[in-house]
Amino acid sequence: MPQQLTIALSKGRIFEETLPLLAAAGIVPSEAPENSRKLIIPTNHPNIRLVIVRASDVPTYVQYGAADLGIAGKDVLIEHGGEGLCQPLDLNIAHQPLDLQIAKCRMMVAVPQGFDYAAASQPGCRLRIATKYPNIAAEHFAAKGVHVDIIKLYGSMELAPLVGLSDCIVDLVSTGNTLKANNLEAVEHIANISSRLIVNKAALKTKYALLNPIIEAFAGAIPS
Ligand code: PRT
Ligand code: MG
Repeated sequence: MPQQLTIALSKGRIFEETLPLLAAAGIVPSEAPENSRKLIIPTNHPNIRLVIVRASDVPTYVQYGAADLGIAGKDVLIEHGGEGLCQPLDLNIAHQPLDLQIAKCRMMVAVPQGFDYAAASQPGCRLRIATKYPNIAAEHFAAKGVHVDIIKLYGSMELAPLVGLSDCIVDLVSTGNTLKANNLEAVEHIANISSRLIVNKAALKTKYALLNPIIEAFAGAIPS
């Protein structure tokens, strides 16, 4: 029985931007998740399939070996932690994980336009932060010596300061259009975000012959 390989992806921007990397590895999905309700998508390769999961669930599927590899944003990986996962290294940059340079954005602090963030974020001050990223937010404000009450949300963070749920948000920004449309402004940069390849630790050993050519093809096809 030949070994099977399962790749976990989220639909939307990650799926779209991963297609060229898959193509470089000779893998072509039989359909696009946007046009299908299928959660398991076969590929042209009889032993390789894709599973479509929520972006924040990709590390969980890979950690438990339900998928052998996956692609997830650095935001999701920082929040999830690294248990059971490994990130292949970039052979061109010593000790750096391979960054796929896809789904790029920035983790930012944003506030309502006109809010005096410089004054409100002095050491010893207290801020209410709404975010989907409680670990990233807590670490950022702890380093600044600012006390925070973190309100965990699952989406539409931009609404929270508009209706008095929080003073600020910690969220991803790409074009800035969502902030602008809601009269918010980015006031602090926390991290640059892009996506990374994650591999199940055990699968990296037991399925090395199947996995390694895919990892190498992805590395060779990273957009500059
Ligand atoms: O959307 P859903 O709730 O299903 O899940 P998700 O948001 O976790 O998934 P998805 O597919 O939206 O995002 C997957 C990954 O793409 C994230 O984990 C990030 O690493 C990356 N990414 C890149 C982004 C963005 N850019 C981005 N702009 N993820 C989210 N956004 C959101 C942001 O949260 C904000 O609401 O887009 C809005 C801002 O966009 P602009 O262009 O208006 O600034
Ligand atoms: Mg989203």
